[in-house]
Amino acid sequence: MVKRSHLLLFFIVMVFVLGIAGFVLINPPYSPVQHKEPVYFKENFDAGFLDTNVWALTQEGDAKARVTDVFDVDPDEGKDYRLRLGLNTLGTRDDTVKFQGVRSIRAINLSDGDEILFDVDWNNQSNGCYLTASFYLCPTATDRNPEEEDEWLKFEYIGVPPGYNARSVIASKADGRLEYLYTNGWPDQRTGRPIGNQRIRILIHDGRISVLENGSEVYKSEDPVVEFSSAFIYLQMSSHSNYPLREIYFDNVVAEFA
Ligand SMILES: [Ca+2]
Ligand SMILES: [Ca+2]
Repeated sequence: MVKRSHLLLFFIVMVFVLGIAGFVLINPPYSPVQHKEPVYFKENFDAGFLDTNVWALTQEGDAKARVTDVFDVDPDEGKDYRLRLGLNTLGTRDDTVKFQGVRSIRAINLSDGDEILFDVDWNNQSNGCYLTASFYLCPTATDRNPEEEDEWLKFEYIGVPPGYNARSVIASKADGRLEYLYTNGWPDQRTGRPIGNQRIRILIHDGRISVLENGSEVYKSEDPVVEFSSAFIYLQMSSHSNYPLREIYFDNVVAEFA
């Protein structure tokens, strides 16, 4: 009698398990092709470490020290994890610029109208001369500086002398041809402006873009400037030679359907 009830229980459990398995096979819980997710790339680094399934390291040029990690910028008990990029270029070659960054392992789809958001923190540089903090969308994958690739769109901050201020640049490259779309008044205006933790939003539709900085539109293209339909995300900093360690932060990288 005891054995028979065990057998019955076994059959009930098996019918239940097979039933669930069959349901999952017929109705897969995640089917991105059929149902577009409103957000399809999101990285807030709140895991507290750099996920190497999501990001690959990029670098170019020589450096005395390099930093690529996820760092808690909140000095108190609270957690505020961000991607930290750093370069110390003391004593390095004068004839090269040094690059340090990450690239998304997978490309994101840009075909249907997209909105890309990210935060970039200039980190109160006391001497940000010729430091850059750059965001690239680039259809090709490289482990070096994506600027050398033939196609891309970038948003960048560049430190201006004497080093407290920065200016922004929006540029694109198509078939190897570089075009500056927006230079923040450069070269007529060379003083730049103070920046802090900046929220950048790039809207792409039919290849045309509009770019917002902390909620205000700074650039809108008349014509298509993004000819590619998918792109890797690159987050990068660069430094010329003979600067002590300088660090910048990125956070809240989001791509969603506009
Ligand atoms: Ca974060
Ligand atoms: Ca903390």
